[in-house]
Amino acid sequence: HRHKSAVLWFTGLSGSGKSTIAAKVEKTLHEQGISTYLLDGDNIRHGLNKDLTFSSSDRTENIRRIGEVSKLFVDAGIITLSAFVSPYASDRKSVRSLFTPDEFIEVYVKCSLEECERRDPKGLYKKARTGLIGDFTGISAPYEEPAAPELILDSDILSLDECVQKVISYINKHLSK
Ligand code: GGZ
Repeated sequence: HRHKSAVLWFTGLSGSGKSTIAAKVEKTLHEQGISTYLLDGDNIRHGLNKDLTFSSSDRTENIRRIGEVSKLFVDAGIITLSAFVSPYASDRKSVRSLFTPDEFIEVYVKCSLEECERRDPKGLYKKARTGLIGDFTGISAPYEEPAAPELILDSDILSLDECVQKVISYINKHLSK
C-alpha cells in the first residue's frame, strides 16, 4: 500500500488508552510496510519538553512544540501518531492549522472519567484525589472535549482491537494513494 502522510492526533484523558491504541496502530501499519513515528509522553516529556510542567501555559507550549515536530515528520512523508492529553481545544486548533485538511486527523479517545479512574494504571488519579498531584486533568484541571473530531473511539465500550481497526479503516479509506 502507498499512503499519504498525515498526523493522527490522539486526545483524551489520562488512562483513556491513547498510547496503547496508538502503539498498536503503529505496529499494524509497520506490518503493512508503512513508515510511522509515535510521539508520546515517554519520548517527548522526558526529552524535548522536560522543562515543561502541567500548568495551563506549559501544556499549551507542550502541544505547540509537539505540533511543530509532528509537522516535520509529516513533511518527511511519515505517518505520525501523537498521543497527548492535549486538553485545550484552542491548542488542538492551532496544531490543526499547521496542516492541510487531509493531513490532520483528530482522534478522540473517549472514555468516562469514572472508567479512567477505575483503571488508574499509574495510581495518578488516586494521588490527584488526595491532593498529592495538583492540576490533574479531569480532577483539578479541565479537559475540553473535541467538538468535531475525525474519529471517536469509545474506549470504555470498544475493545483495543476494535479501536485499532477503526483507525486502520479510516487510514485505508482516506490516506490511500
Ligand atoms: C495530566 C499528568 C499530570 C497532570 C502527570 N495532568 O496517563 P499518563 O500519565 O501516562 O498520561 C498523563 C501524561 C500527560 O502528559 P501530556 O503531555 O499528554 O499532557 S498535556 O497534553 O496536557 O500537556 C499522565 C501524566 O502525564 N501526568 N501529571 N497534572 N496528566
